Amino acid sequence: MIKKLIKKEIARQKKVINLIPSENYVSKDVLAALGSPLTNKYAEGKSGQRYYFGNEIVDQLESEVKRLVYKVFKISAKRYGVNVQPYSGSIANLASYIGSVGLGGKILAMSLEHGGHLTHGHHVSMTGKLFKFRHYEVGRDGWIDYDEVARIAKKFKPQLIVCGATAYPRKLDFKKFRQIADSVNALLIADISHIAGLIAGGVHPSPFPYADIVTTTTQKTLRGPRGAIIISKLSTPQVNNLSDIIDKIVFPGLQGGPQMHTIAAMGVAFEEAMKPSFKKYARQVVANAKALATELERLGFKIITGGTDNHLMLVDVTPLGLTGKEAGERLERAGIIVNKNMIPYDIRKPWDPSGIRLGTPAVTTQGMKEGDMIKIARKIKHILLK
Ligand code: DSN
Repeated sequence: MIKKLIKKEIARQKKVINLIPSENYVSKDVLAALGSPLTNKYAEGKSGQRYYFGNEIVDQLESEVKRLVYKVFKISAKRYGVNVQPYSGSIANLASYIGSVGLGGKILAMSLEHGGHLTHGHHVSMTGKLFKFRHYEVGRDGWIDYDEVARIAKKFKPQLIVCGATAYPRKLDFKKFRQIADSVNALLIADISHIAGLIAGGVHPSPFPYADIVTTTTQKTLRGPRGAIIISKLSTPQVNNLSDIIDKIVFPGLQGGPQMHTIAAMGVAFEEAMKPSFKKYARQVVANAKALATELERLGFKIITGGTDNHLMLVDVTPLGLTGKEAGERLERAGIIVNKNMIPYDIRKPWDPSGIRLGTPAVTTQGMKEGDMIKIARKIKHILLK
């Protein structure tokens, strides 16, 4: 039965037009690593310091994957520590918060409703319960208002500022976030989960050297397996041995044995991300997103901020007399897969919000170009204006 369902899902993935911005299609090599016997190995601890024996190969593997992280993001082991063990972005963020400010610490982040993430302190997430979060929002025009963020920071005096988003279509100004963090002596964490592949491909500014901690999942634009990494400064003026502390929170603080098959698959994805073809891919992801947003806008759709600089866009579907849920369902019936999404200042609720979120990482992996985006935009119009 399970084999049958896997086959059906493979067929579904081939049939649909996947515009979910956080999904992608991994290479055969990444899949092979994920399905390798590395899944059989227990390796609690880190390279050279394990609680189990028989780790001579996985020790080399984990060290090599970490080395690749330094290369992909062009950073030095003299300044940063890398942890490739987090099972997910949620764990990576939680470990980073605990390691930097401790439980109950004061953190400023973008609200989920305005493009942040659940683990950026939303009240239904444990992060919202374990720390004192305050949130900034985007302006009425959908753009981050950095002066407003600075004002809130001055008043709230956070120990940590989170930048990074899941539904923000514009470039992030990491330098400005650094200046704001410095103005209140806070640490800065960049959650680059959505844009990591764009950064690796050179089409979005890097959070280095501005952020003290960088977290990212590896399954999105980076086109790797479902997992996450943490890159942190070895020490900062506020926290001595920051990256060692974070390592101890990941294991044994929050996790047990690392998933070595996932770590191997990450390594394969990082090797792929350093090839010239990946730069081309990243450029095409952005070119496709711009083409899709421009055509949708030309066809009369309301695009938040009027376009995109990255891989995604938010569309307010309420002027069509639809909700995000209705629009997403209609598109799904026609073979286009999106996700419903809150738009800034939404008056509707997350389960049935006013918007849909579209992105181009998966269709670009399939080889689609700007001309295909124009066809998809017209198809979307045809489906939603019926
Ligand atoms: N749920 C992911 C997304 O779709 O953006 C983030 O965790």
